[in-house]
Amino acid sequence: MNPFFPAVSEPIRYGGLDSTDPLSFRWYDPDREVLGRTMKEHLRFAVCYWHSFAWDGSDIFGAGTLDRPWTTAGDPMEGARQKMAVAFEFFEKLGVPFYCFHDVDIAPAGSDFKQSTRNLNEMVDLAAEHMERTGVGLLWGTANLFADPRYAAGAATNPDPEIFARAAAQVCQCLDATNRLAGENYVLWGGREGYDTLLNTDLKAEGAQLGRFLHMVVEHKHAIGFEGQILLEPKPFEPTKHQYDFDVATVHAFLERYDLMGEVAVNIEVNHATLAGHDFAHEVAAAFDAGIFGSIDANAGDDRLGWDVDRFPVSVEQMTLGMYEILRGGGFTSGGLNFDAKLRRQSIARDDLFHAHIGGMDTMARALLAAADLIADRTLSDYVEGRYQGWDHGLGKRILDGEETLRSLHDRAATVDDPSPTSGRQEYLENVVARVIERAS
Ligand code: XLS
Ligand code: NI
Ligand code: NI
Repeated sequence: MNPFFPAVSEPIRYGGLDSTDPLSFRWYDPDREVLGRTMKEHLRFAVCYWHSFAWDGSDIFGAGTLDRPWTTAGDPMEGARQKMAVAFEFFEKLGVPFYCFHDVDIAPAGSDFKQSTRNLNEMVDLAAEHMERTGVGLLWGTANLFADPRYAAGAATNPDPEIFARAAAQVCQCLDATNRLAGENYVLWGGREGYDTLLNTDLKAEGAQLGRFLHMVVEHKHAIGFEGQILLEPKPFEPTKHQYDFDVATVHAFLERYDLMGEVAVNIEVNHATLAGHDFAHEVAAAFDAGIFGSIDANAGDDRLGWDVDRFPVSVEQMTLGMYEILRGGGFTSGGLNFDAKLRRQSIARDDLFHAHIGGMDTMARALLAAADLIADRTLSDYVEGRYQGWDHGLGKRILDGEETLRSLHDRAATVDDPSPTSGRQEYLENVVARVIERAS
């Protein structure tokens, strides 16, 4: 097959800040060591199949704008093979270690379950060959349980057990496929797991169904010996008004309630954090705090648009604060940075996909360098440590150890001076971050 991206004949290379070649990395230098790991090992970049190769640029107002010939190929399996060849050409030329897919991104759904199974198995065989040839690995697989009309009222949380059963069959198959391709994780984003109105919804029943569904996923993972992590991807709304996996804290409570802690972690998407009214860094910190940090969908929202716009990440500051929390938490184990991001609809030149990913990778690499410098600088950590040191000894320690009561503190208050507050130093600390970002290189 002729190359789909003839304008990019060589793999993208690190060119440094002085490089004038727009098809080179200015910050991402895969072999460069940062805090004892190479950039490649820290960042674990993945390209997503759905936005980059399955989506044709259509939106609710209009048809596709992007040049994706396989979406209109006569035979869907022929189209899927062509799409896969182009995807691997892209992964290889970009130089990413991983990719991610939904079952239906790589294999067209058939007219019935049996046909879909045959299609998926055939495409998984082909993916295995491409992966072997290129050395590109699978960061995660996932089943699309939201596009088909049968899932309009949910998959695991559907009122109809037959639809639950069909979703379970699909996940079984997709988890097997992910296992076969040695995926590092398996993701469940609760696409339609939520509701629009209580007038037709039994909240309690749907929660219990989702709990059971996830246990079935975990049981199957162990039955087949899948070694990756099972990850839930929180999102507050869209497509439903009330998505059950609202944010990291909600997922944490759900995992505790249904006894899934230790078995399921989270895949945090930056834009979903924004939609939930949180900072990206908050979601990362909350996940490490709960012991459920898994992986990241690296993308960006828009300050004035309240939906999942899935832009490529551009804000070094936002990403630095997120990467700082990731490094503080110990970095990725099986997770990585998946670009769940898409081109703008007008970006119709073939090489736009390269520029988008190069920009995203450079933003994240720069954020990694700045976050590592923030750790080395210690101003933030020393400040926070000092701020809480009262809890290590004396009064603070006695409170935490249960040696004080409301009554004892009441009696004590009458014998000591009223405490006076100290500064939270926010602006000073923001200046420290700005200075470190400015200098990081
Ligand atoms: C949608 C989600 C989706 C998941 C994978 O908003 O981000 O793309 O990452 O199903
Ligand atoms: Ni996502
Ligand atoms: Ni999303």
